Amino acid sequence: MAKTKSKKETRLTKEKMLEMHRMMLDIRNFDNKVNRLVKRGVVPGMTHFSVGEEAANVGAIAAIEKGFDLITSNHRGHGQSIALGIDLNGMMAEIMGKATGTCKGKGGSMHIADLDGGNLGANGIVGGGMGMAIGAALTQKMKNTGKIVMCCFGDGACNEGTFHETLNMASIWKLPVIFYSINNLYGISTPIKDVINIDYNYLRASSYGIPGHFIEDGNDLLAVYEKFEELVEYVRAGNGPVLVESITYRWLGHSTSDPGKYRTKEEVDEWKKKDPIVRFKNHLLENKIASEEEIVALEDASNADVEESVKFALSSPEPTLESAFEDIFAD
Ligand SMILES: Cc1ncc(C[n+]2csc(CCOP(=O)(O)OP(=O)(O)O)c2C)c(N)n1
Ligand SMILES: [Mg+2]
Repeated sequence: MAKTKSKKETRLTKEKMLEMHRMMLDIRNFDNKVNRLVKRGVVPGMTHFSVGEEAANVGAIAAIEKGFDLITSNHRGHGQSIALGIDLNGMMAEIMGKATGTCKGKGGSMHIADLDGGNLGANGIVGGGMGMAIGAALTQKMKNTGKIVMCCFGDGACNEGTFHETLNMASIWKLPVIFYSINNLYGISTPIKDVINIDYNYLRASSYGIPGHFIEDGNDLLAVYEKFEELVEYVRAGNGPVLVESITYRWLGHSTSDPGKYRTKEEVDEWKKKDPIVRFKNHLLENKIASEEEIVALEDASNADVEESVKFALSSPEPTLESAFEDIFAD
């Protein structure tokens, strides 16, 4: 089984490492729970899960400044929202289309947003977050806020025209954006290898005159975190954008309507052996960073919070009919 390796572990405090482990647990528990709720028929619309991709999300977002920096997300955005610290009750209610949801029940799973927390929104349009990200980054540059934008998308999104347009524009204007491609090897049922004639999308960075970075093992939480720490520093210093790609794998189907017939059980099982949560837990235990009791306490607290979010969402009211006409125009 692949292990977690880190050259500079000492830079991370125990508190931060436990927080990151907790975030990964929340993503896993939350999405497994939503998957069961979909089968019970209480979740309207399509839902895409981040199970298996926890380290690729948490390691990256842990490196930005929460409550200050900004992110844009895509249809598979639960992991990013949780990693940025969204309220689980509000997110579960949003996914169930309830009035207490983070977007008052009008967005659902593919449009989770949390503006106060810096999450400019998930997006059902593949590549749709890229334009939003460079617009937000231009604002930060013009207002000199010091904030950076992390733009998260998949491997498939790199073949959208907006990828070319936004990377080019961000480069010439030296915008403070990290373009982050979470490569889970597939765009729905299409292997990325079948639709590009290069090995990886990060190699395209040189076409725009920006640095391209690669995280070969996106299931290694510390490897992801350390790479992003370096990139955040580079982008915040005013050097312009970067493109970074990490390799990971989604354990579940593309969405809740996907039986996943295009992947073999052996392939999925092979990736499950690289479970980012088990690996980081072993790292914490083997290096005596945390005790077994501390880990169990995190697992229990995560399970309890997810259960609580389900109770909250199920008992919340539906939005009123009149609310459909609210929040349409900005004040
Ligand atoms: C512009 C656009 N084209 C096609 C779709 C349908 N679609 C939804 S998700 C998806 C695949 C996206 O793959 P990737 O970017 O790798 O993200 P992943 O689902 O693997 O996380 C496609 C083609 C869409 N939502 N928007
Ligand atoms: Mg993909």
